[in-house]
Amino acid sequence: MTNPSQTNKTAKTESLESFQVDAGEQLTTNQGVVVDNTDNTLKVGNPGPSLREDFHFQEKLTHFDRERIPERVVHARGAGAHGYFQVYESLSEYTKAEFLQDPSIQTPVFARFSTVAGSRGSADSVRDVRGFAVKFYTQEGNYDLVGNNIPVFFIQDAIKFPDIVHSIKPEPHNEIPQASTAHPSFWDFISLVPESTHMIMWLLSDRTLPRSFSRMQGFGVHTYRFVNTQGKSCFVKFHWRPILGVYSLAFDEAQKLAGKDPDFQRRDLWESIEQGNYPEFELGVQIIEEEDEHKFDFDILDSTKLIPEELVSVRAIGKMVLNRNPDNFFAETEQIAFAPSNVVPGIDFSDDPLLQGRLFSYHDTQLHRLGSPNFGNLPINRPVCPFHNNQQDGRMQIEVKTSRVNYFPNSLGGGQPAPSETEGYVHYPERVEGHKIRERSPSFGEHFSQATLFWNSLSAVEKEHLVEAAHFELGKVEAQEVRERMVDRLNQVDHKLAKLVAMGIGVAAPTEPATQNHGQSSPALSQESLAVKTAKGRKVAILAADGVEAEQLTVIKKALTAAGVQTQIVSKFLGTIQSAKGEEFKVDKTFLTSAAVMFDAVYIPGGTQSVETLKANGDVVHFIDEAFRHCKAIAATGEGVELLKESSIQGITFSDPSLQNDQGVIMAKTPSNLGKVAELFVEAIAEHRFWTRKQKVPAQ
Ligand code: HDE
Repeated sequence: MTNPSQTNKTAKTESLESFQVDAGEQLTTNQGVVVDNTDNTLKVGNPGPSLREDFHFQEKLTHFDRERIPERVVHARGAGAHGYFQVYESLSEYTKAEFLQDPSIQTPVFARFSTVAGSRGSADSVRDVRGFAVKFYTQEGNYDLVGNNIPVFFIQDAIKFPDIVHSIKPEPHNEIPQASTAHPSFWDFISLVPESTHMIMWLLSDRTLPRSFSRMQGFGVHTYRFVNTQGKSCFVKFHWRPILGVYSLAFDEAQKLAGKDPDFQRRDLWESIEQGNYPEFELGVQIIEEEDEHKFDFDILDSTKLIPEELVSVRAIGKMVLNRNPDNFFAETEQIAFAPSNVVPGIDFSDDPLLQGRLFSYHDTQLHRLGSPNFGNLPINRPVCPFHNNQQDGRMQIEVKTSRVNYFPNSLGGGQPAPSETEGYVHYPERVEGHKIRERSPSFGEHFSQATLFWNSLSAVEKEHLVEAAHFELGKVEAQEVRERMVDRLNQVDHKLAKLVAMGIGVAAPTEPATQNHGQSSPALSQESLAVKTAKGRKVAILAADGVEAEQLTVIKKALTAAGVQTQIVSKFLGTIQSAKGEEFKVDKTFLTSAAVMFDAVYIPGGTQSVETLKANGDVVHFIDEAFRHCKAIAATGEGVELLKESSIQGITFSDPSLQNDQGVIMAKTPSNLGKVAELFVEAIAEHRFWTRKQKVPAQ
């Protein structure tokens, strides 16, 4: 059987053709018997009764009745893609992992991105941590790097995982709310667990609202080990950095998207790949020599801590390119079974107690979810290198093993398969000694310093968003004592932060804490430091109707396409619109089938009739208001400028004596220089959002 990651398909353009089966294929039963009718059950006369002997009906229904497997207990909602990973240069100094040696080798990968809390059918854009799991199909076996888009975790010890997850999931009595942390039980738990402080600062930040999977970082979170051929080990932390930069949605935008397009992020991943705009991520490592383990003022085995990049820089070691969509969601994205315990020689574990617990839990959960110890034989989970073992039977054994030998040692099979005397995975022979104790290491005892570091590192806008997020999340907690405990907690992070949060949630301002803010920051933690100014992969709505000025529309559209921007014409009805001179343009979306939240920017070309029609449509004005409110780039040319005046855009001058980008709004009433408009618009789109727009339209 071939592993899907091995098939060398190029990304295909979605067309009906790609979904068609071979000509002449006939519908059969599972036994291969051709079916003559699949629309009516076998009956005695009309209308019935139906007959027990209808084997086709029974087979069709019994299979259907069993088509669901348990969803992942966390990270149930996700989307994935195939691709490859290529190292930049040999890392032999640190690790013997073969896939990290040769820059000419492309290692196939499958990446799955997910939210944590929601069910499999929940919305993509909710405020939540994103999973970032990658399976590398290496020639030495499968290696799984199962990380998140946030570098730290809620808890320090795996035994607390069921508690944090129970608190985050919908409450057990009424199963409310879906895919949201904004509820009493989550904040009750958090307010009683100080080690969660650093993580909840990230959770409340814009990191939990990624614009797309291709614009978020990934982190291995734990400290792992590299081991080289000499048996020398060092500690390593893994980082994924998106080539398109790190960007987030506005919270209001994310919430509206959850209704308008719950598949927003999986659609973006799918469409980007279909359009050849492949998501790319650089893999980076922070290397810590073994002798430096204790030189930090925190324990590097504590997963609630990160190693600031100012202390240990991140070295880019290779690139992952996602260039092929799955052929079948269930067979690949749903059935892929990640496990941090899947490692290859040269990569090893540390004693992080959170990691150690994961080394048990993932395999266990796959046994339950996929229902058989043979899940490793599913095409998406099979290694691409040869593999031999003495395992036999079990549910859904799809291998037909032909040898009589299924034990070791044996002589009847020539002594094989036999453990290797020369290679093979050897666990790093770390020397350990101690007493059996059920305790937390005192070196894990400090919980606030890095939370403060994160807060200090944010820009003013990022801080404003974090405080608003806290008002929302804690505002949904009826229990006054929980809100008070959270304000006390935030007071230990930063006094001003606690006062700002308290103000919005009906809690008295706290008194000055005993310990003051240490004043240190790590610029690399601000999302703004990870911006990459490119318009590539962005989506722009062009609002138009009959009578549109063809030249304006065409010139701007062409310039956007050249910059890698995807454009869609939005009008009242599907079909085509005609320009003033009779040219036809295909309408891609209507004001019913789309919304401003589905786009990064809006353009309104001129044309008296077109603009008059749009002006008379309240949905159009709402479209523009919303784009402005969500701080997006907006451009208008000719009469299009008149339409902007109808909206509640404020603080912008509606004239163009000198054409300029005013807080992301570009207007050319007399569009003599469309090239310049396009240039300014592309620049504005590359800015992503104009968070600092002082004048916002009234809340809608
Ligand atoms: Fe997971 N986690 N986790 N987790 N996790 C699962 O495995 C678990 C943790 C992460 O796309 C489960 O197959 C424990 C940290 C991702 O399929 C389960 C602990 C990090 C995914 C499980 C953690 C993660 C999972 C549920 C505490 C970031 C989705 C279904 C010790 C480094 C992978 C499954 C995919 C999934 C257990 C903590 C990331 C139950 C016990 C820390 C990205 O096994």
